[in-house]
Amino acid sequence: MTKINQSVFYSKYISDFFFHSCPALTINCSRLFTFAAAMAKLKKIHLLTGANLGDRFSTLEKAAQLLSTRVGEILNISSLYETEPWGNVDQPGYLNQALEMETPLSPAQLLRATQQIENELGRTRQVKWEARLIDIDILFYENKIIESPGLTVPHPHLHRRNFVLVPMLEIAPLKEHPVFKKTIEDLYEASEDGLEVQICQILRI
Ligand code: A4P
Ligand code: MG
Repeated sequence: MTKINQSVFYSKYISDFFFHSCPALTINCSRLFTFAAAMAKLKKIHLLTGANLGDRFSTLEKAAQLLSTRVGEILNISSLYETEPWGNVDQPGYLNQALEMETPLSPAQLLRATQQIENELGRTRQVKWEARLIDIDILFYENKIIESPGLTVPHPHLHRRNFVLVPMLEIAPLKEHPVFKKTIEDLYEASEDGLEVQICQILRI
């Protein structure tokens, strides 16, 4: 018997032995293991959705639905906020919402999933910070710091934007920014952004 055949034989022998001598234990252990493995793979993320064209309420609602089926469970979702445009001010006001979720997706898979949802909801891209039907930004991916050509996490401007900080303040005030080592509460207190952010609809899951 070769070494490989030998080890296959022994592992089969050992698992058969356990299965026949204590089947319930084996099944329970293997279920427990599968469950633990699945749990261990879930990552906590924070996203911000925004829209300033079209039926903004309906688009953000559809975005949350699609995120929950394609990305993972929504643990917490903020109210909707009516926010003044940041950056390019000559455009309609935005509706913004923050989400805390759990996902098995890697950062690259998550970006692909959010961009796919943006495309399906009619997003086009021409000019930076232009008016848009939908935008989904990845604010945080656990406490990871990611600097890759297509993805920067934490989102590079989040600490300077009330339209991000105020919805986040509602669902994750103590979340710590892994670069600045400051909580959302601290970042909001230090924020110099004077743009208005108004709660417009209480929405909780
Ligand atoms: N990208 C890199 N990092 C990320 C990340 N953490 N999350 C890349 C999402 N995308 C990320 O984004 C451009 C590229 O950024 C993507 O290809 C992705 O690979 P985009 O959505 O195509 O274009 P954009 O949104 O115009 O650019 P950008 O720089 O993402 O703008 P922001 O930061 O999203 O700002 N005012 C209010 N009140 N509310 C808003 O929601 N949004 C913006 C857009 C400006 N002003 C706003 C709001
Ligand atoms: Mg964006």
